[in-house]
Amino acid sequence: MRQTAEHAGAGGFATRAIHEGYDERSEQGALVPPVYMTSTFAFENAEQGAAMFSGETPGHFYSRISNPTLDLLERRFSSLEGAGAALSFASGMGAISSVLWTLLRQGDEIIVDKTLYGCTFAFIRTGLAKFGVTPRFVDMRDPENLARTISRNTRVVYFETPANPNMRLVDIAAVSAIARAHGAKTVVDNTYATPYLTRPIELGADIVVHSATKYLGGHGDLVAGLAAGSADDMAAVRLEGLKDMTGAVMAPLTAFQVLRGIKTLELRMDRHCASALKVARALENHPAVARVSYPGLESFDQHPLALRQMRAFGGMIAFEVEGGMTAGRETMNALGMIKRAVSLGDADTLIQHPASMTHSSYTPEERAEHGISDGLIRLSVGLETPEDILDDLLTALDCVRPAARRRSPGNGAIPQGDAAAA
Ligand code: 7XF
Repeated sequence: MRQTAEHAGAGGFATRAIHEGYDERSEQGALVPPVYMTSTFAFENAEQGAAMFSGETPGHFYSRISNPTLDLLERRFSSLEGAGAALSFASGMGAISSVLWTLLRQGDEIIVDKTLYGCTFAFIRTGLAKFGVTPRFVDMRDPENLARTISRNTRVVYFETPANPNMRLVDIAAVSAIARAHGAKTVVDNTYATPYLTRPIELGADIVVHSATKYLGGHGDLVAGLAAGSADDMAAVRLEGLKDMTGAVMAPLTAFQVLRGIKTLELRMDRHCASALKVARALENHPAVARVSYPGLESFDQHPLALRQMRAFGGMIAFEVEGGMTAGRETMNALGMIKRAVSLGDADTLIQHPASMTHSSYTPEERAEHGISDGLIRLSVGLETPEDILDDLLTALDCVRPAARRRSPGNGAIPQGDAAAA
């Protein structure tokens, strides 16, 4: 195998996604790693049990703390993210809350980007605030906004890129450098991009969190979370946030499913990206569509950053139909194959309305301020035949807006300023 910097050690991304961390000779030659469906592990004697509890002797003793199936997933995933270690959780929210509860204490500040997934927003705005942590919301599309707000009380800088649901990007290297200079840790939600498209830790971030429910699982049949970072940070989250505070541990059978999903991550992401670009271009040129936000479009105002920071542009699109929320809902209701459902990153194409669904934890005023317009529709482009996805969408748009109202081409991007909320 050719050894380059990217391919150093155990091979390229897809190779590591399939082989990293597993030696079948330790499992009687089983090609697929067995699932350790056990909650507890027997000690050889009382002394060994005590030594494991004190951390003197390594080993598994209870599956809320560690389990061999989770351990394999964690080793494999840390390699994909280019991190020292990783940790698995029962859900994305389990990962986010376990990480933040470990890093933060009363009196600290957390600075977060203005656009976040609805439950993350609620957890930070209401949940953390309840325990004396002060959240500050800044538009991180301009890193200067962070530089102006960060203080010596700032312990964590947190953002998603691309952000759910409006696709805004954050310059990971620039923001991480500002955070580091002020002694704060940068935590990035890498759910939309996956480590195949963007590796935040290689760009200077400290910790990456994921809803593995999405692209990593990839098939809409599980709920799971993952985090990756330095061995020290992950050990602290394991023993504090995960073990004692949330207890949000992943089930071994779920780890097996995520391991299976990750084996095809590269292949699936290539298809998601190719199909989404086709769909975004078609939407951009459709007379019934007012705006399209997709990092791969030249009209996307952060397209240069997308080119720098992402291998390709992902499977998620945000768009608005002429006629706002009512026309948007009519379009969703006119769809055939495409499912009206929250979640994303599945083989199935999914469509949803953030203002009334995933981001309904924001007040209308907060949505307006945070750039989540009421007419915004979110599309997770799946793995079906791309022409069938397009056919379904274009037929629905034609049903709602039969009269072709031609607009001049190239004016399709959602304004990335707060005007998007208008
Ligand atoms: O706890 P979960 O596995 O559902 O993950 C929470 C989560 C964390 N980060 C991002 C960027 C997410 O998108 C999610 C979950 N989002 C789903 C969605 O936006 O459709 C949840 C459906 S309400």
